[in-house]
Amino acid sequence: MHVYQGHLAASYCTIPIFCQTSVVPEVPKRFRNLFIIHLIYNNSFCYSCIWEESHSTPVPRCIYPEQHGYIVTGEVTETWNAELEVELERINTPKIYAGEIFNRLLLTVQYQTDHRVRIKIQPKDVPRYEVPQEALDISDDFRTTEDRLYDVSIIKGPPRFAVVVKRRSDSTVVFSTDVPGLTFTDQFLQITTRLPSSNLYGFGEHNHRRFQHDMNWKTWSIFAGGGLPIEPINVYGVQPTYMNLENDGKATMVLLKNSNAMDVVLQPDPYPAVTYRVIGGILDFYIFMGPTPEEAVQQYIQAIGKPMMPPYWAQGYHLCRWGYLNITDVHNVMSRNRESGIPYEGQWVDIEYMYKLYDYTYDKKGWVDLPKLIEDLHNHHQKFIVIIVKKAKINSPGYDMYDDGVRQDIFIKNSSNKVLIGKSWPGISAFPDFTNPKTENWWYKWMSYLYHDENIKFDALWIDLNEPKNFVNGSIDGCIKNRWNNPPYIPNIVGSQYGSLNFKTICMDSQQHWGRHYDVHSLYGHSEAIQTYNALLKLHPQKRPWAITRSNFVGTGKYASKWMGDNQSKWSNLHWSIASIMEFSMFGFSLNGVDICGFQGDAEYEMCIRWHQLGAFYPFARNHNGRKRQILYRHQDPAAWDQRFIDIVKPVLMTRYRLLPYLYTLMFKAHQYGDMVMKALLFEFPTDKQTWSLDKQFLLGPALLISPVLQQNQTKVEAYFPQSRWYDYMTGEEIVPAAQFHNLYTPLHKFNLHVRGGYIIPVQRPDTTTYTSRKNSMDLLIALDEHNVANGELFLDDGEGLSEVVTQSFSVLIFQQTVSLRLKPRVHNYEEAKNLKISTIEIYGLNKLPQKVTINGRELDDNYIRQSGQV
Ligand code: MIG
Repeated sequence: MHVYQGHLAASYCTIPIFCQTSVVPEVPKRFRNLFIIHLIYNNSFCYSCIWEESHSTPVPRCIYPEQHGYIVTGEVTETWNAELEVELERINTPKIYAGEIFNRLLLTVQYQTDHRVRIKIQPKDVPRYEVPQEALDISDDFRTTEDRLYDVSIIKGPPRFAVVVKRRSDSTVVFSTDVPGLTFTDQFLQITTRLPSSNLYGFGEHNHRRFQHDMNWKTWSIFAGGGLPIEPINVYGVQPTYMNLENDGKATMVLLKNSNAMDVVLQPDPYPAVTYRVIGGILDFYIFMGPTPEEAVQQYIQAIGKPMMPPYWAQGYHLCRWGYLNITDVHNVMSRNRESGIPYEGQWVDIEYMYKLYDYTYDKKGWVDLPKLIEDLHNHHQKFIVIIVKKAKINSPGYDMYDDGVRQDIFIKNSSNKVLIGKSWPGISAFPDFTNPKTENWWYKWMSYLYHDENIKFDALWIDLNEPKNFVNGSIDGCIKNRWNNPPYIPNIVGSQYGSLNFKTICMDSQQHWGRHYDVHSLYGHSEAIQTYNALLKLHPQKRPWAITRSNFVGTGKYASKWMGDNQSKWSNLHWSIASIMEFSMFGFSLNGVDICGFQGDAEYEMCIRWHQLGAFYPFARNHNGRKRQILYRHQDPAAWDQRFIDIVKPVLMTRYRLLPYLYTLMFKAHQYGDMVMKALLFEFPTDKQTWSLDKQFLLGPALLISPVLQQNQTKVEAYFPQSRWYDYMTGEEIVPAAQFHNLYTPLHKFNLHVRGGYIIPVQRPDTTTYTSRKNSMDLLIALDEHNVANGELFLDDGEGLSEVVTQSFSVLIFQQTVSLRLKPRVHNYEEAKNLKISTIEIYGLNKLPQKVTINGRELDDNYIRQSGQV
């Protein structure tokens, strides 16, 4: 028997429904992808909807009855912890999905801050799993004032209850559940919320292939998975958050704080809406009021945890691959790229360095001189990073990590209370439970073993496969059939066709400290990131910890950086990378990137050049390559190609290094205020509709615009320049007029970088490492706005110390350019900052040469002044 999941429009109560029918209607094309066939194991939950004939489509539409949902019983009251609290009672809802159906719910509305409101719907008097506070702590001093940005009202029903949030300033309904269909059962929760507009962004982790969502009945499933981020499937992380942009440029950000598997369905009409179908937990919404998109995101990031502050060197350019077979391979890559003179910060190694693929070991055969190689890197002011794959091989004499973990009782257990055994690189292995506080010490102990005992002096860690991915389904013994492993409703996730959630991960009924794996599955990577951060801090109490992670949850950016996993060496992936990095900026990650030149497949010459011209502006710039069993994809580090390749790629990497003081200042602002580093144009120009769908260009901070080539043989880029003054970074030439598209001639050796008027960009003469670059003097690039004014700032610190950031002993220099340039230190207790030397000041946008220039009252002679084009 099949269940047809339809989302057919009806006049007022359009809502996704589940219908059991033996007749499959002929579905118009527009609805075709809505009919996802689910194999069902229990047909008792099926519910027949109302079929309505419609004149516009040949198929009957299927709708929920108006009174499907709950009504308010009793009074709306104020309690000690909520402005509004009320009980709801189920009316007339058919039994959808097995499991307990909750007849009575409790709705609480907390006015948490002037810009943040929380709406929580949970069963009355029945304890339920909720995302633990150790995972995500959205609490601060709750306080609202008269300037509160929202009002909340409750519609009691009948026909049904709804909660409605309005923006006070213009009465826009920004969030409303006034749609039939609310369902709350043990393993199936459903709610539809109406959106103020159809401009929707976010939700993850998927490869959406675009930044602005296609609202046309798309379903995105959310659950941490280890599939490939190529198809529109659920991949590594879980970010149940969207931003909605209203037609006047105002925005809200909405988080559903829930870690269970879910489907999110987007619908365009009769009104834009989102339907969530979740298989556990509660309905716990946080709404961030903006009103600008930038503010909405900032409020969100401040609530979930601001991104960690990376060490300065993390912003360098990195080389990596899966498929360095031995140490000689790495040596070759190192020497050829050093010789080429490209900026080259970090050398990463993948699993091959490990002894039999065991974590926290290294292979003393093929890699015997690894400690020496690391020393060599360090002597050249370069860094070394290793991969770790969160598993402990069982039964391997001489390698105690597993036995030690058993002794300390830190592994995930199966439903019979035995250590769950799955399969990963080293073979059969156990999964540490990073939600258990005890695990942190064990993790630290082995990390420290690699660092001290094995003398592998890594500078950062790369944590992989933490969805958690398992090479077998469930465990080596499979999983028991039960309602956790085989829930009645399975979102449309990878592997759902097998009727279970265990596909390539561990059994859902296994046990973790924070709860049943069913509930906490998608927190695995998040919990590993937290404990890795803490363990690194223990290893180097004076240094900023840095790790990159594949899996993630809401707030992981506070502990780790994010790379987007296994992309392809294909042109399409250049474009896709922009949207996914911009999304992760919204999710609170500052240092994001994708594998430059692609992971799967052989890279191609022109594509790899273009990818460097794009990737040089990713916050995290790493060239990483893959292999497929014994097939090694061709080397793709810059020096692996030819001299011409190097000559083209070197200037753009040098440009990155020149801009690092600006980029680092952005990282600091992300860390301090929750700003975004790489972002979509709409955040700076929210009322310009043209920007709303742009995802082939992006900004770094407010002031740099990147318009990359994304296609083969392309030498012209159609780039949009929103209303502002814009200057070509290379020549200082102004782009006129603004607020329109320009065709930028971009032959292979060129890339498009523009500076926005009104900003001062601190830059530094580049060298091949951040260490040596930072010895050079600084320059200022001043781009004037229409009033001939510019502002800028520069954050300076020692680049790696922890206390620098935490105790705020750093420097922020504010530049202001009107007629005179003033350098104004704001916080100025980083000693080195006093020695800051600025050697050149370039001004873009002056229409006349200044008649004289004075520095601290002393006049400079003409030799110091030059017009662009002059040498
Ligand atoms: O199953 O360690 O995404 O970056 O090179 C593949 C090997 C495991 C997946 C990571 C990729 C890494 C690879 N890993």
